[in-house]
Amino acid sequence: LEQDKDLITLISYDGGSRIPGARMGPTRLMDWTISRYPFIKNDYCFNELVFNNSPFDLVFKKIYDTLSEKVNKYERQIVIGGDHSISAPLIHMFVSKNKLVKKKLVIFDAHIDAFEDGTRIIKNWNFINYIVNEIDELLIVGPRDVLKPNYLPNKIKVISTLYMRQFSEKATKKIKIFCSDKNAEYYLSIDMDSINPSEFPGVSYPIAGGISYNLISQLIKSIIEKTDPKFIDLMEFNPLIEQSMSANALFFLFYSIITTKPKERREFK
Ligand SMILES: [Mn+2]
Repeated sequence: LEQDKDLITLISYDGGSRIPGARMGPTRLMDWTISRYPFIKNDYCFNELVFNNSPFDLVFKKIYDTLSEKVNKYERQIVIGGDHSISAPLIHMFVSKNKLVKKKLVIFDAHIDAFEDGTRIIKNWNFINYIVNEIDELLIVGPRDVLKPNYLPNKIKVISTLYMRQFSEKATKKIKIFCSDKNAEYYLSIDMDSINPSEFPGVSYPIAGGISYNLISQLIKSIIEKTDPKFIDLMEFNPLIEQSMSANALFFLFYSIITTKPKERREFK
């Protein structure tokens, strides 16, 4: 009877980041959430994975093995990280469990995590390189880093906030087009640093500017309503940097995601 429920997985891992602290994000979010919504653990299914300095190939395998067997047992899977390297096994799972249709990825991020350094170790700043060949199209919303990645294939589309005057209209329009593909399955990944650091300071690599909390929650709501993503992740909340304002903002975003139902439910193919 869990089939119509969401599975929420908390993944405590920040070995993919140069700055520690994101591993504490899930616990901090849950403390805050339970104080505002005490019965959440009755209404949703929870799952927890904790990694202490494990090598990433073990982290990758454990995440993949644990969550891929649950794919058809739950309506959706929502993952709270942890650093963004965790998205690599999740996207790999999304791809390998999806054999029939097009695979599209929407990432909200202040950075384009596609830096090539030849080390072959998945980090939060290069995970896109490891999954880009597996997916059909990728849209990154919100980057504003002056450091441009040294590898950016054509299938990656970018809506930067650097031209903020038209950003809201441009992003809304481009997301709408990207998300209206009836033959595609969608994966939605949210790096919390995509939000303006004045509203979400608790991230390891804040960059000035960015998407307002109101706009991002509006955009995410409409993406979920349109595409019914079976996998959503919320990454990079770092309570060691800031833990009150950010936990509160993340709680509202998380709550809005779990309570937003798509306009029409689709079966994961
Ligand atoms: Mn980022």
